[in-house]
Amino acid sequence: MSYDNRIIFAPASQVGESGITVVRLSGLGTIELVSNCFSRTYALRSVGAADFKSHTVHHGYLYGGDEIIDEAVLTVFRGPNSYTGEDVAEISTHGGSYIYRRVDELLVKLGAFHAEPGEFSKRAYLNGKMDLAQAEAVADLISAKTAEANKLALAQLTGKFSGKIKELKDDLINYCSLLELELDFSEEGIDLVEKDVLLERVNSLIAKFESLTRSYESGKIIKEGVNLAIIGKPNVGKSSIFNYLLSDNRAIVSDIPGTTRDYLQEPLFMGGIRFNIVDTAGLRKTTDIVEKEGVRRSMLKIEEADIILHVIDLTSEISNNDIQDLPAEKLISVGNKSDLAGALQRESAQPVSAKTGEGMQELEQIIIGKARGLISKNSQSEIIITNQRHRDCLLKSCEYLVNAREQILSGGGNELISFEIRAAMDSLSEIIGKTANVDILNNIFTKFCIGK
Ligand SMILES: Nc1nc2c(ncn2[C@@H]2O[C@H](COP(=O)(O)OP(=O)(O)OP(=O)(O)O)[C@@H](O)[C@H]2O)c(=O)[nH]1
Ligand SMILES: [Mg+2]
Repeated sequence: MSYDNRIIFAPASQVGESGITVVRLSGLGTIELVSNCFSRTYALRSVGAADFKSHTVHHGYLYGGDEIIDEAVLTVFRGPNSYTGEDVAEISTHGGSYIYRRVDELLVKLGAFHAEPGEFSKRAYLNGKMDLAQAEAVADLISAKTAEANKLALAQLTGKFSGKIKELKDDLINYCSLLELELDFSEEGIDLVEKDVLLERVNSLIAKFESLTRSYESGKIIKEGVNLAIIGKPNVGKSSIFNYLLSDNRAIVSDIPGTTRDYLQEPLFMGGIRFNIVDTAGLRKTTDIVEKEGVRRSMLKIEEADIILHVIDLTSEISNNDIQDLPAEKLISVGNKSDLAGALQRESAQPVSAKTGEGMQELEQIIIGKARGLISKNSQSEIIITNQRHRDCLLKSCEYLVNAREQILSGGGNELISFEIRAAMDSLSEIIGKTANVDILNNIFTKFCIGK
């Protein structure tokens, strides 16, 4: 892959009214470039690039043309001991969009280019500073919203996850080498690998891969949040419950059935867990095309939901065909309007009042308990997969191992068994990036934020 080492730059912090804004530069000639616009005193006097030692911080002034732009602090990292492995400089100026605009103009004039999303991390990967799974963890760490998501991203960044993948890969390499070596001694009839032992090993690896793949169900929830859909007939109080849980009058509430037309989705944090809470349109048969579309979208949200709050109105009779075929394991039944005089007891429904708050704390605990159950259900393995790409690679790898098992069981030759094990190894290697191609890399890094 051709390596582009031209100088790139991007803000590494938010641009706008703030204490400081940090702009990061990386690439060949970075230190020479900054030495041409940085003065130690309030004067237009450049500092020699040689004066900047690695890992040093300098106070001074940033200037362009014949004007001082701002007072600044410059940090210098010489490659390969930097984030990207190249020469890197970070210039901290006062925060403010005008100052940043001037800095941007200056750096472009001096020959630097705007960095693409994730370009710094991509260079770090290409320079061997981190593997692909670690680079992906950088993006996860930045977007982590809960303690658990942060913990998983950190374990991935520090190489714990990659270490586990390498361990599994080494296991496969060992068997491949033995199988291939045995081929060289085939004339002598020397058996280096007992087929029973190999079969047992492949079976145990398949079990490990399956457990890792399953852990994605938990990992996805931890990383992206639990999808929590509030559903039910019109007017039962779905939007009122939605607003109550959010502590915000986000949704319109009215006594007219069919008030919520389109679904509304908001992030919600409860018990240290992130939820994506969705208020849906009341489910009923209708000829109104707008409402019909709202119901169709609600149905899609029900399919995506990890937990479904099925709300009924405790003051009205419920018909059993109200909402059918809801998956029981995802369901929480909620009986709303418990404050009203005619409210009936329903054994299976948690009684609440979105109006007075009665029963709402209990409902929150039920939701949190169910979410915790979902998270722990598939997280028995020591490592939890949080990335769909990793899961897909593992699934592919596992398929090859299943093929290898078939070959062993049907008395296939060493070439055939080792072919499948090698393919399994390659799919595993894709996770840490040893065999990743340009498309995979672009797909990963373009999802990063600018400046990382
Ligand atoms: N007394 C009482 N009234 C409630 C309660 N919850 C909601 N309501 C009232 O019930 C009516 C419907 O509430 P919404 O929250 O809009 O109901 P919805 O299920 O979202 O309705 P649609 O969006 O039309 O499907 C409003 O007049 C609310 O004020 C409650 O716990 N007690
Ligand atoms: Mg509503």
